[in-house]
Formats: sequence, structure tokens, C-alpha cells
Amino acid sequence: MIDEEGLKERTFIAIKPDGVQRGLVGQIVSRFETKGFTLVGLKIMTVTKELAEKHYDVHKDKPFFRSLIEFITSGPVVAMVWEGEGVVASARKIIGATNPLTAEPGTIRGDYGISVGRNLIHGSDGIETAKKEISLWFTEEDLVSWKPCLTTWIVEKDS
Ligand code: DAT
Ligand code: MG
Repeated sequence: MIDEEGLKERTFIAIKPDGVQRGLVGQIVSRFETKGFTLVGLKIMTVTKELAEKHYDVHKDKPFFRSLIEFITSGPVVAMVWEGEGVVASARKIIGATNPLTAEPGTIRGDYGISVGRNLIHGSDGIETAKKEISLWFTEEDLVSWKPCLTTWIVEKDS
């Protein structure tokens, strides 16, 4: 049994410039949609250096930080918020391991990539990170709270 609060779990997902340039937006969106999660925020944007550095602040001392910032600001990014029970951890599984070469087939990175610096997609690594990232990338007005009419066919609320 899950409560309304559980249904409201949200994660931040971004299709990186390589995913957009390679025409994979539709296929990537489709993976989360067909899984049963609800899209509550979506925009295509050019990421500023300031936003990129804030988003990847945790990696600021890593040797790959500069190339990561350069890459994420190099072309359009599709930023999204997805909602649903367990969405944060589930999205990480759908995305796959950081290095696409070791990511399992069937995951997004496992199916579409071969290089860690071109790994197509970002997903929040925890519920608290998700909250921080969502507020960094979206305003409250950007997000739409809605209940898909298929919900009772996807989620068993009372059992
Ligand atoms: P993830 O995106 O799976 O959460 P992360 O948070 O450890 O991975 O790193 C953020 C991004 O930085 C990752 O998607 C790609 C890049 N990156 C990570 N490790 C790297 C490495 N060893 N060399 C080059 N880029 C790396
Ligand atoms: Mg990460």
C-alpha cells in the first residue's frame, strides 16, 4: 500500500546535449512514460555556465569537472521532472551505470552510449538531491501537478 505522499516523489532528469543532438529525446522520454511515471515538468534550454557549475558543484574538485561543464553547456539540454512512487531510484536503474560501457543493456546508457563523457542523461541520485536539483532548474510555476487517467491501471493504491 502506498500513500499520496509516496505518489508525489519526484526526480530531476536531463537529456544532455549528446542525447538531443543524436535525436534520442523521444525514445528517452518514452522509457519513463511507458514505465508508468508522470511527466510534470519539461523544457529545452541552453544551460549557462553558472547553472552547470551549481548543478555539478559536488564534482568541482574532480579532474573531469571543466570538460563536464564545457560539454553540458555545448548544446541544448532537455530538462524534466518525473513523478511517481519510487521514481528517484527507478530512474537511476532505467538510466544505468555512469560509464555506458559497463551499463547493462536495456538501460539508456547501456543501449545508446560507449563513453563516460557522452553518457546521454542525468538523473538525481537521491530524494534530497532531487529536491535541490528540481528547485535549481525549475520554478514552482513551471511544474504541473496532474493525475493521469490511467493511474488506477498502473498503481494499486489499496490492497
Ligand atoms: P552520474 O551521472 O551517473 O550520477 P556522477 O555524478 O558520478 O555520475 O558524475 C557526473 C557526470 O560526470 C557523469 O554523468 C559523467 C561525468 N563523469 C563522471 N565520472 C567521470 C570520469 N571518470 N571521467 C569523465 N567524466 C566523468
Ligand atoms: Mg551524479
